[in-house]
Parts: sequence; structure tokens; C-alpha cells
Amino acid sequence: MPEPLVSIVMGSDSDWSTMEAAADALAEFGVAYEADVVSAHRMPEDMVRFGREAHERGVKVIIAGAGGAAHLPGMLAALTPLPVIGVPVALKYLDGMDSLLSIVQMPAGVPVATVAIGNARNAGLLAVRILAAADDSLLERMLDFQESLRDAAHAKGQIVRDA
Ligand code: RP5
Repeated sequence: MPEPLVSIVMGSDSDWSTMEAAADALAEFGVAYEADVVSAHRMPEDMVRFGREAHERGVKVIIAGAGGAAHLPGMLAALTPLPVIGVPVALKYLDGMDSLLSIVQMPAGVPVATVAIGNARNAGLLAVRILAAADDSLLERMLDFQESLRDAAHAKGQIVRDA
């Protein structure tokens, strides 16, 4: 197994149904990833260890998802020099607004690239783009993917024009 370039972490296994879309996007592009539960509130020491050591293990991008009082992405951004992409997970109440605001409102100097509520697929695709900046073959695959999006949108437009 190749060493993971992207680490997907989440506050609870209950986040996986949202977060697996990030894993699916990475798999589509052949990017090696790992996925695990690292809870900021329930296992803070593990979170600190993970955040401090991820770059030493060869990980290049961290995708962190959490719901409610979603401190995991921000705390990891404080611990690691790697880019952190935050995924706000929607829980039963507040429609994910609490998660979004917890993740997006970072102080200057400690960035988290926050995707839309529940949009873990975009987190996976953003991680691919970050890696593609230094990987020409991945860049080519991203260009092909964008072309497929364009073609699909054109095809839908054709259906509207023909109607
Ligand atoms: C957060 O609490 C997790 O990220 C999860 O979204 C939420 C609920 O966790 P569980 O009670 O389902 O384990 O820390």
C-alpha cells in the first residue's frame, strides 16, 4: 500500500456517512489516503499527537470533518504546518450552521479552507488540486475531470434547448 498523501479525520464515526465522499473523490483520482476518528473533545491528546506528526509521516493535506462544536479542523490547523480543509457536518439541530461557523471563523494566521456544509466531495477534490500543483499527471487528470463537468453541463443545456 502506498503511504497516504491525504489524511481524512473526523470527530466521530457518525461523521463517516458525510466524510466518505471525500474518500471517494480521492479514490477516483488514485490518491492514497487514510481515514480515522480523531475527536478534539473526546481524545484531545490523540488529536495533538496526530496534528504534530502528520507531516512527519508524509501526509500532505488534512481533511477534517466535525459537527456541532466543531473544533477539530481549527485545532489541527494550529498544530500542523499542512493545509487543512474543514468539512462542516450537519447534525440533528441547526442544519449544520453551528458546524460551519465553528470551522470557518478562524483567526488570522491559522487558516482552514472550509467547504460547504456536508460537501466532503469538494474537500476531496480540493485536496487533489493542492497535490496536483506539484504533480503534472494529477494536474492532467484534474483537467480531464473539469472537461467532463463542462461536457455534462453542455449536454444538460442541450436538453433544455431542445425542449
Ligand atoms: C462531533 O460531535 C462529531 O464530529 C460529530 O459530528 C458529533 C456527534 O458525535 P456522536 O455523538 O455521533 O459521536 O464531535
